[in-house]
Amino acid sequence: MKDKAIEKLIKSEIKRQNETINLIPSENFVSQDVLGALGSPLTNKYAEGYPGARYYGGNTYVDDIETVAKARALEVFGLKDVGWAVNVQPYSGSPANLAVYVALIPIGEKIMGLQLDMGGHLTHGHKVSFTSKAWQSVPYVLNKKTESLDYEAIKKWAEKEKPKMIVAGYTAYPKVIDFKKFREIADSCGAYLMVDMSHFAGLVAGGVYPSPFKYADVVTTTAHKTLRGPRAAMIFSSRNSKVAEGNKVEIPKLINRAIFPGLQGGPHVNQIAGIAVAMHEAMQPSFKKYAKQVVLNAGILATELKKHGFRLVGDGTETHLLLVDLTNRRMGGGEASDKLEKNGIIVNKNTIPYDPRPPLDPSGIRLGTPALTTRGMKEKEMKQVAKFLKEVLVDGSDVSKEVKKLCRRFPLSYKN
Ligand code: DSN
Repeated sequence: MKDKAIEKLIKSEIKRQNETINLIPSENFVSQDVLGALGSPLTNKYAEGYPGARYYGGNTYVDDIETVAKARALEVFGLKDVGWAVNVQPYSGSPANLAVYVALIPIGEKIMGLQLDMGGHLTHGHKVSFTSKAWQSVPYVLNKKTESLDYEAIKKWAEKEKPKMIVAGYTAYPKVIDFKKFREIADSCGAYLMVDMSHFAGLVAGGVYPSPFKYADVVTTTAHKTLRGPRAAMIFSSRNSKVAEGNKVEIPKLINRAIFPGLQGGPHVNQIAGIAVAMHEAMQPSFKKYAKQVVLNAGILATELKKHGFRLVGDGTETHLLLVDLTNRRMGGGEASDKLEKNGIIVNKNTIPYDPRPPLDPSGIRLGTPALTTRGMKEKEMKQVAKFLKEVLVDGSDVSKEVKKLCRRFPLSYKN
């Protein structure tokens, strides 16, 4: 690279990624092939429109790339020829979710997602998000005692508020979601059911998390979390939605229009190629093994942390992530995150359900195993990682040398 300043910073970042333990559940390490697609001259191309109907010339190969990406995305989730369409153009998760509301929900109508501080997402209707300015947000909450979804209570709330859209799928919820129950809730008030599977899409693809497609009208996902693709997103829409039939609309058509020309301009073709590559990878038997190991690793990490006296929200995990409540350690999530980072362990501070502390200094930290599992770490290493957390947060020890040693045993394929 001729730009030495940026080259140096990129090299430093590669070194950081190589030498730290990444426990952020929404991050992962892409393959060299995905990187190759992202860093290819596809980034030069404008391709407004869809395959076969573009506003620019020169899209022969881009059309093929987008068509392959879509076919593979449907195949990965078992949706070939069963009445689902997919749009692979969303720039990322937030624009994808916004596009779904734009497509299906008249401005000013109600949307109902999980409250952000309980594990929801900004775009599920948080008050600072545009989604709650254009639509009326009537969020549901978790049960205070079980720290879990209370389907009966959500149903009652939905029947009272009568939202047009119910959103399931979260950023900090360690348990499996019952999509059948959500379908019943949505049907009880005639709402669309949107599942945002961004966090657990890779687990669905790997067969270790229930598929939402039997029950949802629309499914959104980012490509870069457990799915281990490029930063990008997809929207899957059902052609057999009863809600759409009642509203006399076709979801795929409305979604396509909402993405382009409604909200976006030219799609990022390099990202779409990255999706195609990642979907190919997700179809391999090795990806099934990976997804299984992600969940196994999270389970071991949870068990070990509990042995070390940490309290976990919901008492454990059934997925790739866990939420540690640090109240009994007399420490906030921010302080814990800083202490861990000094030792080369990267986590993010996070609110816990009914958090008495403010969002900028919440009570918890959120941990996940997708990135470490990609490095090849297994049960033994999870025990070691849990021990590191205890040594730093409980004993106040410095484990930075041991952290580097562990990372060196599981190197990334990126060269700095
Ligand atoms: N920022 C993502 C996460 O960390 O879960 C959600 O968009």
